[in-house]
Amino acid sequence: MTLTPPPDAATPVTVSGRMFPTNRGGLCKKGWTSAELLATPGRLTTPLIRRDGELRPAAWEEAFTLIASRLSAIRHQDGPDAVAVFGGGGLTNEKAYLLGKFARLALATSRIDYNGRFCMASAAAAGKRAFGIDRGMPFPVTDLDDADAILLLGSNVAATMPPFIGHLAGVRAAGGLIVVDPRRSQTAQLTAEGGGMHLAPAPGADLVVLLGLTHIVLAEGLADLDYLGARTIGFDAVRRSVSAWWPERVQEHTGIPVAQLREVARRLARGRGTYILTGRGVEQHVDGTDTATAAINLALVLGLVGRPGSGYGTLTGQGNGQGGREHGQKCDQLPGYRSIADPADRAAVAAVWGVDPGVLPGPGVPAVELLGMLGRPDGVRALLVHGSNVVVSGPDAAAVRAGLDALDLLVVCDFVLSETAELADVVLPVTQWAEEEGTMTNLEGRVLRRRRALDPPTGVRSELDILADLAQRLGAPSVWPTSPAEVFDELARASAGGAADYSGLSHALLDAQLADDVAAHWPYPAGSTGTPRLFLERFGHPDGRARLVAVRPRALETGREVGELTLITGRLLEHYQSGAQTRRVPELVTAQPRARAELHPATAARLGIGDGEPVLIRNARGSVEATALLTAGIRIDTVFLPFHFAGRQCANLLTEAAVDPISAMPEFKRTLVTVEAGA
Ligand SMILES: Nc1nc2c(c(=O)[nH]1)N[C@H]1C(S)=C(S)[C@@H](COP(=O)(O)OP(=O)(O)OC[C@H]3O[C@@H](n4cnc5c(=O)[nH]c(N)nc54)[C@H](O)[C@@H]3O)O[C@H]1N2
Ligand SMILES: Nc1nc2c(c(=O)[nH]1)N[C@H]1C(S)=C(S)[C@@H](COP(=O)(O)OP(=O)(O)OC[C@H]3O[C@@H](n4cnc5c(=O)[nH]c(N)nc54)[C@H](O)[C@@H]3O)O[C@H]1N2
Ligand SMILES: [Mo]
Repeated sequence: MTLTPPPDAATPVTVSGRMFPTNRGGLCKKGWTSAELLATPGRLTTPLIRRDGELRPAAWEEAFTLIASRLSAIRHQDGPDAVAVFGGGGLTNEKAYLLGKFARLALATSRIDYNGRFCMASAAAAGKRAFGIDRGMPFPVTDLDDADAILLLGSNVAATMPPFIGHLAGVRAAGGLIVVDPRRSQTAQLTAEGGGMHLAPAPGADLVVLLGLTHIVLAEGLADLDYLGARTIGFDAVRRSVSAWWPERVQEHTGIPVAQLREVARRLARGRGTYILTGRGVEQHVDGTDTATAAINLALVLGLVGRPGSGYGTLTGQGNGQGGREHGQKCDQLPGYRSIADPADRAAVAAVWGVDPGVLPGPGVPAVELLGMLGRPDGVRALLVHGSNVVVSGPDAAAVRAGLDALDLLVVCDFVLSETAELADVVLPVTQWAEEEGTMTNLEGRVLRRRRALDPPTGVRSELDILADLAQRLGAPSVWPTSPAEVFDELARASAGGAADYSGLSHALLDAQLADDVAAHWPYPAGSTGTPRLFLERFGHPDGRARLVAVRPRALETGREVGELTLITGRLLEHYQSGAQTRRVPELVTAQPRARAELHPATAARLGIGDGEPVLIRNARGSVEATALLTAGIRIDTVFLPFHFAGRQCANLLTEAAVDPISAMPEFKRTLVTVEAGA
């Protein structure tokens, strides 16, 4: 998108879509209104320090001195791991990289993780396990334009990535769009024309659907056996594992009719351009990694991956959902998607940082576990938050709040007073996207330059400055550049030889490529021209082959009490994430002022609830107030809540801090609740 800087301070900034192959000049509603946030009344322009229970304006020097002395004292008393860092997938690559370096070198803590654990972790783990490399889409998104069959599981792109819909025009016209969602989402509605299909299994039943589809592909002789033999290992185990999932049994477990299952399998096999894509609906589960793996297995059995004109991919979430997971904010990771447990990776990064590898801490703990340690005597005593509103977006939000309350020190960097910042001891006001230079990496592994379009308000600082300043006050080794271009150069060097290799890139090169409309897809080692399509010759594992991994369902429908419904949570077009930003934009608040719970009319009638009436949704963890929105587009056993609202309307008061054992992704999409008429 392009920002038009105002001629004078009184004129508002405007935003317009730039012609770009990914979005074709399109922007979603949040994009068009994003400029309003730049001048939001709640914009923070001075540090805040809590005194006598209240956050009060303070000078930067005072805030820095306080943070550095408290961090040193806590570290001295309780050890380096008593200090933790929570990052965000919205940070630029430069910030994410520097945050990881800051945690390891300035704080010497192993405890850093980020909100991508809530977002991309299961797809990332499945991709890494199967292909050896985790890049959301191993092909340019424009490849989808020529598809004639797309199986889209648990993704509501029409609301969450509106510009992407343009790439579905071809497949919709061909009647090949197949959407799997327990709700008739805006995206599922796109299947109405042209003969597309919408499958609405119970929440969490996708794994069984995928096993069933793979079973049919094998039973009907539609598998690509040559491809499986030449390019993969593990097929036999997968063949055995799906043998028990014959279509009638799958119908019994998921409610999807046998004829529909067969039709889907045949369409995918027949397609001349077939893609399988997943979103948070199938990934944010305690078996999300295995579900994504089942989707990958189906794609491999059909011979789709690593061939031009077909493929598997996952749709990235936050602005820098891809780049944010590559350069060291993850607890087990060093820049370039390197492993912090691997001696060679440690040595390579330590050399760039000019330190002995021995000073680098080992792997830390993933986000949900980290949040569970907050305030514990032997756990985390101080937390620094950069780019996440965890008290609204973390699972079991009441427990997260209790943890934050029990800390000795909470420091939040933000540009608005989010619900998490409201709980802080120190809040530092930072620059936001339009006010700084940097890079982001999009869902197709394409590194994009983000340009500064206006001057930040007086009083705010860039996070790069803040981290460098604190690092020096804490006596950290290494150098701490603050210019985004220099930080990028260091990131590029540290990533050289890693899976996500950026070593051939620089801000200057990206600027030149932007002018010539050349795309920079990683891996982009020095001397190369990047990699738009991965896996054409070989996969990322040492033997070059993809792994099929046999998976089985864990979350078969069990233990539902009479009257219980399954709560699924997700997004609305008009709001972004925890709502910290969008709940401050009047136009968006007018469109979606409060949490509405989608209920089937038959369910509502049984419960004595009318459209627009207040409801109370509860379980053992908490209760949420919402307004009923009756729609025949949702299953009768399911209720949907957006997670964009705070306070009594916060959906995460109900979700559980249970995680996927492989990815540590929390369960956001399958929570048992009861619903009753509210006051
Ligand atoms: N407007 C808007 N756009 C956004 C965001 C936002 O907050 N607002 N956030 C961004 C981010 S960070 C992300 S991660 C992406 C997320 O983008 P999506 O993955 O599209 O978002 P969700 O709404 O979380 O979930 C998608 C769909 O999954 C369905 N679903 C729920 N449970 C299940 C299930 O068990 N199985 C299946 N098959 N489907 C299920 C829901 O009904 C929902 O329609 O969006 C990005 N874009
Ligand atoms: N129930 C339920 N919960 C969910 C989900 C769900 O589907 N259901 N989805 C999960 C997913 S996919 C995600 S991604 C998370 C998102 O949820 P959060 O991690 O809370 O993300 P945001 O609401 O975007 O919060 C980002 C905060 O950082 C600030 N910020 C933005 N940019 C910067 C920056 O550059 N620096 C700093 N310091 N601050 C910045 C914003 O103002 C905002 O306050 O929620 C997760 N939680
Ligand atoms: Mo996300």
